[in-house]
Amino acid sequence: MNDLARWLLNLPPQASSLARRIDYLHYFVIGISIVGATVVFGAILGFTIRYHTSRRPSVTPRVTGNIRIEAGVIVSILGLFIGIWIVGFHDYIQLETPPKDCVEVYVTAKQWMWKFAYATGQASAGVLFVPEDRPVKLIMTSRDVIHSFFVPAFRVKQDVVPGRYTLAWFKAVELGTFPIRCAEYCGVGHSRMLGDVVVLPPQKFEEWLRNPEGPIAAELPTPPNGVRPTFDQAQRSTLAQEGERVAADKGCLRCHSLDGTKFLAPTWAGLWGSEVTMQDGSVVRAGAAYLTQSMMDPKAKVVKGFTPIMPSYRGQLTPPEVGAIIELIKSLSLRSKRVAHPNPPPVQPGGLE
Ligand code: HEC
Ligand SMILES: [Cu+2]
Repeated sequence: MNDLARWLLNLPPQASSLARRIDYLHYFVIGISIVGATVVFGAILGFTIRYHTSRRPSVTPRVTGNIRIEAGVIVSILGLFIGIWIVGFHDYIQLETPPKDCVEVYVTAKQWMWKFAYATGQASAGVLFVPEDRPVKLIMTSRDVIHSFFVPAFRVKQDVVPGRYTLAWFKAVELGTFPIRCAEYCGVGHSRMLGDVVVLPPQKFEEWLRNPEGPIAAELPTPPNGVRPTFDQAQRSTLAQEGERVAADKGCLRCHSLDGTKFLAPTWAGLWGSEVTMQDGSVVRAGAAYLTQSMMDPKAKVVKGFTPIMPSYRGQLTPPEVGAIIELIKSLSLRSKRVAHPNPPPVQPGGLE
């Protein structure tokens, strides 16, 4: 049934854990539309024949309503919509909530290519390497215009927006190479903004992480989009180390400390996942969204007890640098406790948005 419907609709393989559910929803909506259309057109045809003037040339009798039938129809249509909504809401929540133990990949889109950076320091462009049967979370942003990350075989599609981070996740359940497309028209090179996802067995993926430019990348069969991975020679440290370098270069460490000491600004130790009280008394959980906003628009939320002297870094930090600083702050909460927070809430890897 699944295979027949997939063939009829000409759908790509179902290579992620959620692909089937999304296809079932697709079949269900198409099925209901077919049934609904058949009923309506059948009724039109039936009434046309049954009440044609050649059959009943007399005057049409006065028609009165039937409250039972009408109420029945209204209640069942309403029930159908509520039912679809409940199933859809359940699936939507699943689609939007990455599991806890994800492999995290920072994705940067630009005209006209995809770049991927791993928390452990590996980076590649054009080709995204992922392990089979492990959830992968993508933290995505754009350097220029709006793009959209689309892997048809995974049924994953998410807009990638400049100045903002968006999330997507998937768990690949089939080995192989699957095309990545940009699904948002982004300029004259849009149709050439291609990439591939390469799903490797877990031990091969570990091997790839140890040596990104090694035999595994070199021996890739010709991928569907014909894209070859390219590698950034410069980056040989973890993202958190990269973040420490950026923080030193950009002068963040003149005001912020990494070890719990309070300078002109709150320390970053233990910040990740903690609840920060603002000047106006509101409390914010320090996740990626808050940290990014603190860098781009520091005056939007001023931490209680500090003077808002921090300059905005909008346009001064590239998206990968922001990602690296966030990784640095994340790594600090695992090592040390924040002085002002005796009981920082437990940090779940990948759990905070
Ligand atoms: C001139 C001193 C100064 C510099 C330089 C500076 N900051 Fe800040 N920063 C502050 C102060 C003061 C605050 C707290 C008041 C506020 O929220 O604006 C703060 C708050 C923050 C927060 C929120 C912290 C919390 O505890 O909630 C983050 C994140 C942050 N800064 C990141 C950075 C990054 C990244 C850089 C470097 C690219 C940087 N800052 C450079 C002074 C500075
Ligand atoms: Cu694009």
